[in-house]
Amino acid sequence: MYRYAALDLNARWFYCEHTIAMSFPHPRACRPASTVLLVFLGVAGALPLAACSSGPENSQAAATGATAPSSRPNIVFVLTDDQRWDAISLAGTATPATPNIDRIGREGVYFRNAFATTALCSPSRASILTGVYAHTHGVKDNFTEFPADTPTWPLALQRAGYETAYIGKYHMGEDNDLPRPGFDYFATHKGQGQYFDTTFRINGGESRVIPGYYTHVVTDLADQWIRGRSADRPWSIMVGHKAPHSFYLPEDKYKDAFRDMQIPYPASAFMLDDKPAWYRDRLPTWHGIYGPLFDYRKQFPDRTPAGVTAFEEMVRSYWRTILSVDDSVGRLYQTLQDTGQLDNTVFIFASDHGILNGEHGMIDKRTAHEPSIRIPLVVRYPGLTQPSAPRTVDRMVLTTDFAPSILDMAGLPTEVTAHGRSWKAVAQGQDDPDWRESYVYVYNYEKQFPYTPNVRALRTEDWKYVRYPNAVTPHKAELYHLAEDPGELVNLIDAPQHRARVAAMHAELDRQLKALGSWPDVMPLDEGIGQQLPDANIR
Ligand SMILES: [Ca+2]
Repeated sequence: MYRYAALDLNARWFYCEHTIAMSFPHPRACRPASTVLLVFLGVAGALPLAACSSGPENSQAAATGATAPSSRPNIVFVLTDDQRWDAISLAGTATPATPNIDRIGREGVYFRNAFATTALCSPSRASILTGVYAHTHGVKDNFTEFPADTPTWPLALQRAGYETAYIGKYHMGEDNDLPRPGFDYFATHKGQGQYFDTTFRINGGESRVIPGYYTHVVTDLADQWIRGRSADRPWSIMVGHKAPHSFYLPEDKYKDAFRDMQIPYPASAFMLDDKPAWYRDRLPTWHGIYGPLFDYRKQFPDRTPAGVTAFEEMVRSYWRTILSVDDSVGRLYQTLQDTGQLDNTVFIFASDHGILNGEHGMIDKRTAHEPSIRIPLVVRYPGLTQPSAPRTVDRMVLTTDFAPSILDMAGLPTEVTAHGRSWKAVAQGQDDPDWRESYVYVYNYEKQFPYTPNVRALRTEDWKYVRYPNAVTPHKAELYHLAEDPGELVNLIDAPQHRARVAAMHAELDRQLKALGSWPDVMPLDEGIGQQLPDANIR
């Protein structure tokens, strides 16, 4: 029996019981009965509720953590920005070559099917920190500050005795570079930062330009911080890279990489006849292949075949910035080796979501297409698998799984960390027959970037159903058989033989939204695809 306390939206305590382990409890399992979604405090809540655990052993384990503090692993979480799942060579792609990122997976666990619950920077980062969807943590767009009192896994680690640091792009709250709760050391900047000579602010002190290339500046800071830690206290660090976010500016060392590689528009860019009309409306915009391409094209829209040269240079530069990230991962690996901490550290490499590089005529992310929602994810930790016996996991894992998984590996309570689930056992090779076989993807229309409708999608292991609700002009839905059509080329939504499947997936999407507490499903009004450029200071 799993017993614990939780808070509802009005900060009232509830007492819950489950007969099976659940990462997100059903309100009916809680007393007094609540009809509202329960919002959990993660371990911040779990620590006081340890007293509610079932037996003396459980109480003690929860109160102190199941693992003795001295044996808890350190955490290194390297988070890139907009890196596609296939922009690591471990995915089987030749470009860009990322031997250092690959090594993390080749000595650990490679999650081949990892996904973002929302493919947008700030909401996804908040989900990575909290383990909950955007409607629960509240950061629904790129312009919302992360609520300071929200439980996160770094905060839980800090309360359990970890030293904690955040270095680099935080990007929740556009103009805020002050320290956030949960971190003993906090080095960040306002907004997106610059590839060269970003103005950083460390621990809320004086703002100052740190000269150099962003990727290496944050690596230097991380290296210094890790080398300054003592071996008798566990620590955790997140390194938030700017790369490979637009506008792509490579360092001098890589400015000519891929120069001779030809990169045509993907074939899918010209297969739009069975797609919703908004695909075609998006083509000449800020997020379409005939638009400015993050300033790589000066004259636009450009539908000429020769216009592909600007597209090629954009993609090459995207990859170039990833080469520097790979060097950074190699350096941090070396830092851990030098300090004797490599095998006592959980080394996680992931991205907040992916990006479209011309597929379906699109650039940017936000949509439910595979290049947008899938993320690279590798984890090295001998507590999961020995470096000599690497493992590939095919189960679907989500950005909301990081919080419970990290707490689980740290030996801290996880059963109240909301929507996500710990993949620790799965990563250890224990397949879980009850593991998810589908998940809900969510994106909300932004009037500042009116090039993507509201998106609600159900992604199963073999199929994807996408609908675009609350639109002034309704959009056609989509159905793809991913097992046979991984490129999402043939929209089966109108095929008579799939009517029952569409109805079932539509109903399952509703069911999962309700289970996530997102019902009624509140979202902005989609006023259609705009043709204007976004405001210059938010691009
Ligand atoms: Ca991002």
